[in-house]
Amino acid sequence: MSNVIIALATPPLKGALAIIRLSGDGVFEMTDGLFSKRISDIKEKTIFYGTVKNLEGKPIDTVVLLAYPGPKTMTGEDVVEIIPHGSMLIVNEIVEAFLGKGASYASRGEFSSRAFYHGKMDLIEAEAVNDLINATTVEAKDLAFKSLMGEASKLFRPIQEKIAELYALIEVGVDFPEYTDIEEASEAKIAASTKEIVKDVEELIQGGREGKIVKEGVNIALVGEPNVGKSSLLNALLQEEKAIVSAIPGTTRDVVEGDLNVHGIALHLLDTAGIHETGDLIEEAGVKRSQKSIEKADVVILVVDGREERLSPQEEEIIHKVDGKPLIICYNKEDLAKKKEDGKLYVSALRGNIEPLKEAIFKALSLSEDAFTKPSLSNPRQMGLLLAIKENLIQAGQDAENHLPIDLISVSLEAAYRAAKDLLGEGETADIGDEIFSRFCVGK
Ligand SMILES: Nc1nc2c(ncn2[C@@H]2O[C@H](COP(=O)(O)OP(=O)(O)OP(=O)(O)O)[C@@H](O)[C@H]2O)c(=O)[nH]1
Ligand SMILES: [Mg+2]
Repeated sequence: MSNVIIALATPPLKGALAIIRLSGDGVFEMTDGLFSKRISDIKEKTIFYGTVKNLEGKPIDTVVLLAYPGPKTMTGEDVVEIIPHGSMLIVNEIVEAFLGKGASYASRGEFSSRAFYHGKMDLIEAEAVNDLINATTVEAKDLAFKSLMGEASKLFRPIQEKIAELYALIEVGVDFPEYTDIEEASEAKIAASTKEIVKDVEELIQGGREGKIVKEGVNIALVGEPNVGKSSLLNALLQEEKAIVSAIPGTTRDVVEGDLNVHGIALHLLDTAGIHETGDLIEEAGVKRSQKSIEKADVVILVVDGREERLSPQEEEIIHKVDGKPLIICYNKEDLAKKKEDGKLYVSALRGNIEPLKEAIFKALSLSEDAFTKPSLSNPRQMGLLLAIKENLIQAGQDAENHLPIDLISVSLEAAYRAAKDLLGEGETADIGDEIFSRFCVGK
């Protein structure tokens, strides 16, 4: 039995219309008591037009009311959607009337979590609801939609099946240790199969890394010595005079941020204070922040004055600090450069010649062709489980190669098997759902 929950599904703002959503056992009878028409006799989904009244019988508003009998509904329960005029006064009055009849206010993600618990979607699909709403580019939205339609789950299911098969095989060995020939056969099979499955999992992890970039975008830090034109580049990229630009070195102190879409990837730019030794306390604080920005960045752009023949020790040190992240060395003030060297990236913020930099950023993300079309498992929960599956499979494979006792190999295989079940939300640790859905907003 699930109680009736209620929430506003649209933003709490003034608008032409609003949508209030209800779900749970007895929601139709509850609605009968507050609506001008009787809805509890319906056999299939029905649209009504009528008046919602408060507990004293005073009319609140005329509404369109949609009633969907379970289990073929979003939550798997009986569902009602009320569409009144979009005033928060009206919405509040309607919600209060239902609360007075015994409904309770839905917690974050409770509609989706009911759908999950009623087997309407697996956990990966449920998480896609959140991705869909939070997407900031069309590309990210399209990927989330594919995941919602089950395509990301489909990528993982064959892997889950292979792991389950292997786990079943080894359990036979554990249960019947007297059949040593089974054990030998299993060892060879485990060593070979784990390698194969690890390869599949690694592919998913790589896809997840790329999917995260498409879904969430990347942080890009513009760093370099003072006065090289970092802020000018930020402004040119954003096509907006966002940061103060001046000929005085040390102009930028706080980190200036801005967003840009390049080929469907959301770039979050961070313009920072020029890095150099300084006696000025405020400027020094700025330098510290710019070092923090390097840590936060997915890609670092080292901006250098295009007239420079070789990098300064300061610049060499920045490169050293970036260590391991994609780094682009960008020679600005191309218009002033007397000679240009092959293979270097020249731009001019002043002249607005910055296309090559945009292309270089996109290239630095090293996305594969299908990054925009193939759904992926990319949120921290999914990535964490994929990594756990990989590590445990590698361990099981090594243990098998080293002829360790079968019940020991079974420990790692079981861990991989459980992680695989958890990924789709089919594990025994069902309460993980609550934690996940709490990141949703109310009404989803
Ligand atoms: N000729 C030329 N001048 C440029 C170019 N880009 C920037 N400048 C000039 O260089 C000076 C410094 O530019 P900023 O963008 O403030 O440099 P910055 O790197 O942000 O400097 P700090 O914030 O002090 O670290 C300004 O006078 C800009 O007009 C360019 O491509 N060509
Ligand atoms: Mg600046």
